[in-house]
Amino acid sequence: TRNFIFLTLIAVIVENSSGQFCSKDGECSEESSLLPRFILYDVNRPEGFNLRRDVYMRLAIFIREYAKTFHQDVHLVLPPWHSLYHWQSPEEEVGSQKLLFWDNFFDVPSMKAFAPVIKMHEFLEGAKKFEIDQVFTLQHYKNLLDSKDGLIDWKPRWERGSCNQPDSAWKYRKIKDDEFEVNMWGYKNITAKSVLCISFQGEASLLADLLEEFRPRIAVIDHAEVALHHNFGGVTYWKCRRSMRFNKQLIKLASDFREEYLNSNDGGGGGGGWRPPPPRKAIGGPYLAVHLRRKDFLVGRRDKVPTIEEAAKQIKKLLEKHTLSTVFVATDAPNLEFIELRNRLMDFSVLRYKPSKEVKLLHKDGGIAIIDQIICSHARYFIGSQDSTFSFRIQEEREILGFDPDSTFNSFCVNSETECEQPSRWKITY
Ligand code: GFB
Repeated sequence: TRNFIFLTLIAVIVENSSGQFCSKDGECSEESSLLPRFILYDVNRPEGFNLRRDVYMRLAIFIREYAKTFHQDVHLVLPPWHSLYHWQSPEEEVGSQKLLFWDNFFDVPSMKAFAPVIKMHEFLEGAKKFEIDQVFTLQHYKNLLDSKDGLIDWKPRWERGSCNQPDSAWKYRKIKDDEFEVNMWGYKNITAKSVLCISFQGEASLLADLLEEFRPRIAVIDHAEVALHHNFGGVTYWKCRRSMRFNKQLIKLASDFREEYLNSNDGGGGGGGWRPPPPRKAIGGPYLAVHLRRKDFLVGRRDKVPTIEEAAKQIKKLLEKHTLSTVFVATDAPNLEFIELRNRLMDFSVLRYKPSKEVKLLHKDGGIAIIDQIICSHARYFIGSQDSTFSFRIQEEREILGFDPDSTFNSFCVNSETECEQPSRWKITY
């Protein structure tokens, strides 16, 4: 259905086209420079939801500054979420997980209060035609090492280069000199006038240079993850992060679960708007929350993921230390592993969020994962998985809610008897 709606919109847009854009070498007619500009982006295909959230922030912070500095009527277009690698539930259970829009997961008006972002379908309605002027495919420099002294050369820089991103071959197909078929976000009918591979090293703010040099009206930044955060962890970072409030239905489902099974509500901290800084006095509901990342982490990060037995030992220690009798488990583990964990913690109440059929169909894997994250965010104490961006986002949420950092920045160790590296404490700033 979404594809059908999209195709219909494209048809309308093409009909209205006037084709007034800037040229590749930066020549703009007066009329076109007054037109609104749109920046779309994409991220390396295998990346998960929570890394993608971080890439969004890099671009949202950039676009906000770029719009101010260059007095541009410029908009960041929110790309649809499309068949992510980790969304593995069968279609009969969750329906299609293709082309999902941001308001499935977030409160987009709140994000708009931070930066000039628009949803893809708003863009399609507003644009004159869906032909991209310029795709910039970012890639890392081949030679990061300075040849003279073997040091990493980290000065901000970018330049046109030969393409080395392996996915370029299927993403862009040259039809004519100034026409490429673009295979992005699951859409079929996108073309681009030009595709450039850009070796890029630096923060997202450096993208201003690139955009000012070429001045495309509709641009795509592909592999946007190559651009780094500008001022990571600073006031603006947190302002942006706070604006990324979740979809209200997901918050309600998480609240209902907390109320019904965990004796937890916002009296213990949480809720409220994203603008005023809450004092650090959230105490959280009377439960321990854990995020136990399994699946691909068992392969890629074997040295950092505890066995179920080792995880159970650490959970037991924490429950006893904090005189709690309930643990909420957020995990991507298959049910058998969860049952093993529960069996090893027989003296305690071990809960996991189990969505109804309707909730699954409506909110899909992405929404269920957010419900898990919200429930973890409101716990008295949280322990996550090393290196997991899913856990990092929970830690940020708890900073926003005003928890004591000691109750937040904790990770499982591979072995319950030895200490291991704990997460950096990226504390909120206002
Ligand atoms: O979000 P994500 O990037 O976190 O990817 P990581 C993991 C995905 O797995 C989530 C599912 O977005 C969910 O769809 N998932 C993981 C979970 N844990 C849970 C859970 O507790 N509950 C539910 N419902 N779903 C990243 C990779 O994983 O690791 C990146 O995606 C990169 O590409 C990075 O490799 C190091 O950070 O855990």
